[in-house]
Amino acid sequence: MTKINNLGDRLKKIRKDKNLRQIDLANSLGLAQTTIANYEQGTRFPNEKTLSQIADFFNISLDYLLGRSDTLINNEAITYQQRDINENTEFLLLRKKYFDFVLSGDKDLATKLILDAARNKFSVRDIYFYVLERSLKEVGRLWEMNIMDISQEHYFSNVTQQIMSQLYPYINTKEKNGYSCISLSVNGDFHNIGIRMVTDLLEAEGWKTYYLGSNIPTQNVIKTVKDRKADMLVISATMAFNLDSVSNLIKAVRSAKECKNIKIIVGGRAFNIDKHLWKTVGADGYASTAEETVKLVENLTKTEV
Ligand code: B12
Repeated sequence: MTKINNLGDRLKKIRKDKNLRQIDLANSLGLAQTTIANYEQGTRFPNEKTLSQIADFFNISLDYLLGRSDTLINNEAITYQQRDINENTEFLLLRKKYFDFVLSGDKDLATKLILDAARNKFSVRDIYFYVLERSLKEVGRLWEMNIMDISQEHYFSNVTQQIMSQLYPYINTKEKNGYSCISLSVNGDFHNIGIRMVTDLLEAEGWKTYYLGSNIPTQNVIKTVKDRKADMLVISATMAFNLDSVSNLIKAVRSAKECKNIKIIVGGRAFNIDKHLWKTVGADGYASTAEETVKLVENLTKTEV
């Protein structure tokens, strides 16, 4: 294996690993694309300030960039700047700033950053998807690696939820479409940020939503479906050990005569393991992201509720 040990090669490798084009990196650093090309070809060398900017941007150590160390990561193993091929660089930068603020305990700056972004530039849907959801997934990864501890994770989750509540007024709500839904996390599952996102995006699509949180006794779910004349029940499960609870809840709802016509959709991490699991619990549909949920629900309502 060839050892990559000069700045140009290292810069090129790390840029490509992050799916960035030379022009993306150049724009983010306020440089010309040809400057980046020159650095990568070894025909120019960045000055001290630019070197630090590059290291900060990628969150790598200067020593790695200069080929003096093979330890890539600066701040342990944080890769929140991972970028999708289609992702706008602006989301990447927003996510990086947001993550840093929350990590350093500065919820006021984190909140201001996100609210400004919603006010001036991005839709709530994009902020949920590109910033909040991805940051939480990174938190989960770091937690699993014992890099983040439980209080940091809890803090992150709480800040996320506080911000989501403040984003609600920025959700561009379409006219009400006449449909209503009840949404919840299945009994025993404490993860509820994903289902809140799904609920908010359905509300934005014109649904009247009733979000119930976690741990609602089955008989109360049935009663709420009836009282609210709900057209759809939206169930989330993150932990695979809760799949039986989903199945039991769906069975109970289906056997209640008041709920005969209800459509039931499921989602959450537990269902993402195997794309056919939703059928085995007796649901009418499944989606893996909030975005797909909107399409799923559109299709299901077309085929009568
Ligand atoms: C925050 C968090 C918690 C918080 C939850 C706080 C809260 N109020 O929600 C707390 C501390 C309670 C928690 C507890 C636990 N957690 Co936890 N948690 C997470 C973390 C970091 C983020 C979860 C999250 O909000 N993700 C972001 C949301 C937006 O994503 P999402 O839920 O997938 O939702 C999206 C889609 O799935 C979909 N969707 C969701 N619901 C629905 C519903 C429908 C109908 C549809 C169509 C779509 C849909 O749309 C959403 C938006 O796109 C994850 C890491 C991760 N990778 O997710 C670990 C994680 C899920 N937790 C994990 C674990 C192990 C636990 C615990 C067992 C830890 C413990 N030892 O106690 C407990 C389980 C408690 C329980 N009984 O539920 C593991 C699960 C691993 C596994 N094998 O399944 C993870 C993956 C962390 C890890 N890497 O190890 N956790």
